[in-house]
Amino acid sequence: MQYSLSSREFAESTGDRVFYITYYDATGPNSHVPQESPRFMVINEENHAWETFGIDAGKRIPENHHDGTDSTSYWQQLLGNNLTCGNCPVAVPNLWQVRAGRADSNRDKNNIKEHGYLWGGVVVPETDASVLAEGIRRLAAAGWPPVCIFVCDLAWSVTAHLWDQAVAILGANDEVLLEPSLAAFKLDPSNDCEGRRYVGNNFGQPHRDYAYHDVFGLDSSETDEMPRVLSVWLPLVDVNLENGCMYVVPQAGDATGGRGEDGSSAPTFDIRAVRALAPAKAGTFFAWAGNTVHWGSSCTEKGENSPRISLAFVFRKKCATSDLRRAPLMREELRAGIDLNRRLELIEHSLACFEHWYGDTTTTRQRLHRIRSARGQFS
Ligand SMILES: O=C(O)CCC(=O)C(=O)O
Repeated sequence: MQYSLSSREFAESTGDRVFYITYYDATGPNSHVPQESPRFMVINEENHAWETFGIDAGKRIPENHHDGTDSTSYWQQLLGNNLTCGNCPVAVPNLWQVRAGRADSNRDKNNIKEHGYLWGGVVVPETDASVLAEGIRRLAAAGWPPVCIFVCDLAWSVTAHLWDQAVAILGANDEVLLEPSLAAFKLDPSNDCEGRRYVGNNFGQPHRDYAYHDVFGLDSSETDEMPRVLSVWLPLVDVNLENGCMYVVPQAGDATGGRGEDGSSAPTFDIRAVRALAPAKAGTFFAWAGNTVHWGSSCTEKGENSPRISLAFVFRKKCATSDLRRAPLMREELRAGIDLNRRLELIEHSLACFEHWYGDTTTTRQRLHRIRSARGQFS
């Protein structure tokens, strides 16, 4: 879901073509200036981003702040009665934490260490997962991308709970940060069957979120070390082989773990080792070390009655390489409360992070930017 932060380039291999992608801070004053000199320019050959919502999707999104998009109540109404969009970071935290499941952190740690990934238990109650999934459907129906679910409090309650699980695995307590690249997926079977990209699609090419040295450090020679970067993936509906699931390459099939790869070509691994993480219930906790090879499958025709909806996060230790374009989230920040403006900022940034999968997201990011501008708060 990320890119190699050291090189700021990412190779997406499609068939026999490799595209080199360099990131721009599309929201800043120097939006045309790459963060570092690119070896190759950005490719966004086509923008299929809105096809999932229909060709007049853009029209359904109010164009300016006079329509009220800058108000909490706009989002609140859009999401319906089951979701709140206050400034409450962890909505009803105590009650929720009691209902939520706890992971077995020793087992989880061992799985990450030995296999590079873990398939945990259900840590988010099914009712909450399905309320979030419905929120994402409502956003999509109104023309907004799935990641806008992070305007609501429950998404942050879930994030806080997953954060606890990540801390239990990575250790280091408040030293664990959340990268400002949130992902939400809502697969669209008809686009998937046509092979079209759109915002919220699966990330379908085998990839490592981070380079080996980003995950274990430059001078690491210890193979039994715990990673510093953990990707977390949470399905909000039941997933199976047909509606879009995750695939991972366990360490046994990935002898190098990415050591020696330059990040500009597709990772090499033993295809016989690949594991499908399915079937799994909504709310199941999945995680992998940042350098583990993985990908998400698209939704087939057979899965069209319940296409996959999911969330993804990257938690990392403070000492690991980070996204320098936006500040990571700290636990204290979440505890103190993330206001709507910060939520929108993160959503906008996250869209930019994944354009190499989605296609161009400029129109949506500009809308979100105007909303923040109308709220008069820029960070
Ligand atoms: O959900 C998917 O399709 C891919 C997810 C992924 O690659 C990630 O979270 O890093």
